[in-house]
Amino acid sequence: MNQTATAAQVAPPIEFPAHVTNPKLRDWVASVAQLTKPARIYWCDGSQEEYDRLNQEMVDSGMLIKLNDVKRPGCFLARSDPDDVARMEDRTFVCSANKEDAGPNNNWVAPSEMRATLTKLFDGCMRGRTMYVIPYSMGPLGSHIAHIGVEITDSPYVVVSMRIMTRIGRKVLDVLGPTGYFVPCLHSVGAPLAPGEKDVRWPSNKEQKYIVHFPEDKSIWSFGSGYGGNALLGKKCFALRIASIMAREQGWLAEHMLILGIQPPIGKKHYIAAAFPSACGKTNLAMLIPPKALKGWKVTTIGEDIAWIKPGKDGRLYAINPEAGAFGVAPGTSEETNPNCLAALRENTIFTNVAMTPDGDVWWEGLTKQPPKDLTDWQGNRWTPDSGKPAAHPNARFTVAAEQIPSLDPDWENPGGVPISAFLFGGRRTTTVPLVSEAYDWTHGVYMAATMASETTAAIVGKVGVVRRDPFAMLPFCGYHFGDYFQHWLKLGRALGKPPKVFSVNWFRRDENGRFMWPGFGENMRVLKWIVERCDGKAAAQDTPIGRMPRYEDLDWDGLNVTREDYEKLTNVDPKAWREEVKDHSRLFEQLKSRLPNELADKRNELEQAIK
Ligand code: O2Y
Ligand code: MN
Repeated sequence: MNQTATAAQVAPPIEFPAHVTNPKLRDWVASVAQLTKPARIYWCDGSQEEYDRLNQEMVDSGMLIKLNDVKRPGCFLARSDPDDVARMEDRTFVCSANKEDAGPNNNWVAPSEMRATLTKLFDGCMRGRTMYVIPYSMGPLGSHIAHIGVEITDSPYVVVSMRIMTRIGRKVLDVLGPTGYFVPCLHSVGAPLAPGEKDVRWPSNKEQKYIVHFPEDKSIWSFGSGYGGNALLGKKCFALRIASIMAREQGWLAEHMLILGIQPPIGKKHYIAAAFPSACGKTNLAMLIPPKALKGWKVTTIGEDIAWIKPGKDGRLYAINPEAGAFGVAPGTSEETNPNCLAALRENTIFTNVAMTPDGDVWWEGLTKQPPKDLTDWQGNRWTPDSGKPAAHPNARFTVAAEQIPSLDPDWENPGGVPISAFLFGGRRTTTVPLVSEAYDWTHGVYMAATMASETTAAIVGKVGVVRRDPFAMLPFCGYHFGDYFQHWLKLGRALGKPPKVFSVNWFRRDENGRFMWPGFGENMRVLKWIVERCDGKAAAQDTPIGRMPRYEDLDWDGLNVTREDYEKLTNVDPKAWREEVKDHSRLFEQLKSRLPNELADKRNELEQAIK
């Protein structure tokens, strides 16, 4: 959109705080106010006082529940509308001027048509509500890798969540100054209030939901949902969809990747960026605690969902975590699976759609082996273990500041980023894909990432447990044609003096009885150790048709009982399964063929020959 919206009705002129010096920002806020007609406008300053006040207002209105102040100090629980519980891929659009630019990987509507639809929906949509203006920075303020966004929203839940997830407020306006660039992000729950009308617990619009990106002017409009990725527009909408477009134009990468540091007992620290589709245990990997037997190895967390990565002058890639918090899946998080995360959630956390204990603490499936006898479920109903349905929603979330993560890396806010030694790409695959393999070269690595697939989970609305190709774990997040995206990766890597090594991993392979063959969680450290040693040229590998793989003796088995026979199964490359796999690569490539780089088609042919 132009940063001006058309008003159906003229609203009174707005008073701007003196420190709002950016004329584009002033014009945009004024035009949005004219269109959406809020009862009042509030500029967020990002202070603790503001955060506390908004939380209290939400407690008073029933939108938040204050949790037990001894067991969960500073924590709140939100219960969303049962129809507003996750990202909605079928309501997410990339409205480029040219349909082909959005690619088959995005829903597309002509920008003029979409603007007309949205302008109607947004007309008067904030009546009776406060319009909050949230200036925010993705990345440490002033970092050359960071960028600024401004979100306008009528949801106080979004404001407090954005304060945890990003850097917001006055300090961002100071960096923006009168001439700085910002991405305009407009959000409404789409539920205006008539005079005297009482608000509902979780306002949203049952009939109309739109999450829309305009690549040409880099703006975002989101209507009708108050949940997570649909509403916290700094995250998936800006930091991935719009940023991926900016990154291609400007020569960098915006990726759906965690970043972790690995310090060996002796030798230099490495940083790894890893892409996994939604709800594949990224948060667990990012906060991994190595097994005791691997003495002296340490893992630190830079980020757990998104990485912005720029080439440095030394020919390496440097990454920052553009976020300042985690919006992670609660179910499955426990003392066994992720003790660092559990420690982070002890205080100052906003929980959404988890269950509540009678004494005002939280619970979700997997938190304890035995569920409590009596709970209030995520919708506020009484729950017992016999209820026959989960107490927490499978996509229940926590929102917590990065600073509360015990494994946080001392360099997590380094404005220059951290150097990346390796990229990992992994999906949830019951069969076919071995525990780990290393690409022969950059092009092969891009091929591995382009053809990765995963079984779908509750993080998205739709069918669960279906294998879908999810290139680079970016299927729901790449803001343009995947063919162009692959080309961008190929080109960027070729220009690097020291490109990172690339690996494929699969923690989720099962045996013929359906049991996981790999223990996962902290034990994944054994694979990370081999990867780091490969980066240092210290570990051996054998060539296979699909990549270089560790032999049994190349991994450290100290303290873990995996037999050579188990390992052979876990790493088996079954030619028959791989012939089917490659056929499916071809189906993906067929969809992208108008813009598919030739190098990838060649790699597919090589692989086809190799597994014959
Ligand atoms: O359901 C949502 O709105 C959250 S989606 C999400 C949140 C945090 C990190 N990753 C994701 C994802 O879907 O990849
Ligand atoms: Mn994610």
